[in-house]
Amino acid sequence: MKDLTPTRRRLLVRALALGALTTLPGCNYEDPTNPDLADKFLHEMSSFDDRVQQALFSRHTLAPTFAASQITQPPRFNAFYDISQAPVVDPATFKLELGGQIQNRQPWTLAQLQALPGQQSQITRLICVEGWRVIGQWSGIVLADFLRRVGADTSCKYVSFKCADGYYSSIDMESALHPQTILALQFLGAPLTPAFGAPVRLRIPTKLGFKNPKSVVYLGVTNVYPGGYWEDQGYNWFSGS
Ligand SMILES: Nc1nc2c(c(=O)[nH]1)N[C@H]1C(S)=C(S)[C@@H](COP(=O)(O)O)O[C@H]1N2
Ligand SMILES: [Mo]
Repeated sequence: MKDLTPTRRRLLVRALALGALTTLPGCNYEDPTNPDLADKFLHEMSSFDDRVQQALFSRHTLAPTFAASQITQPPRFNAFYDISQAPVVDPATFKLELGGQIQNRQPWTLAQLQALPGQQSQITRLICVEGWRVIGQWSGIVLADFLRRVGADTSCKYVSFKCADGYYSSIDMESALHPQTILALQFLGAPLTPAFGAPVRLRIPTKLGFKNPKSVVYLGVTNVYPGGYWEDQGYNWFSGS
């Protein structure tokens, strides 16, 4: 134990603390006189987890891909509302707004996005924290290409997304530059439908389902932590591999 660096020692202590949270019956984080204690502790553990996940992430490790015969039919919809409430964005007037540390922040029409070269098609798995997974086919623009095209400052920490339904999310720059991270325009070989994120959604197979915002209307590049709809309610922010 004597060669433990202070950092490694801290990691170990925190790992033990996590164990204590789940095993010690006398440990009361639900103390009603101190409602913030559990919150603070979990938030701390969660950001510790983010740093570990981020450190382990490699842009060169690909998410698994599948054969067309493995595609889940019918697909499965999920959002914070019922499928009948999915926002309908008019593709003719749609604009993808850009903001933050981007040189050319001119908004993009759907036609302009569709005309971009180098569209990628992928058959990958979407995993929802609710405990289900589906395999689907998505096609669209490689986000790394798009970010370079608009002159995004890729030394920034975050890429953030806002959606037509008020949903929002954000990812780390390293994951944004991953070769399988795309701005999808198509699902299952046809233009996206409103329920599945028309006219454009983020498809990032290295992260959980909730990090795949649908019906994106704004993309920003920033060093200010943008959070997210579920992330702000306690879901682990990195949520990826
Ligand atoms: N705009 C928007 N995007 C969203 C959500 C949402 O509620 N609104 N839900 C997320 C969650 S929790 C999941 S699992 C996936 C589901 O994507 P799907 O409907 O294409 O299966 O979308 C994500 N993106
Ligand atoms: Mo989800």
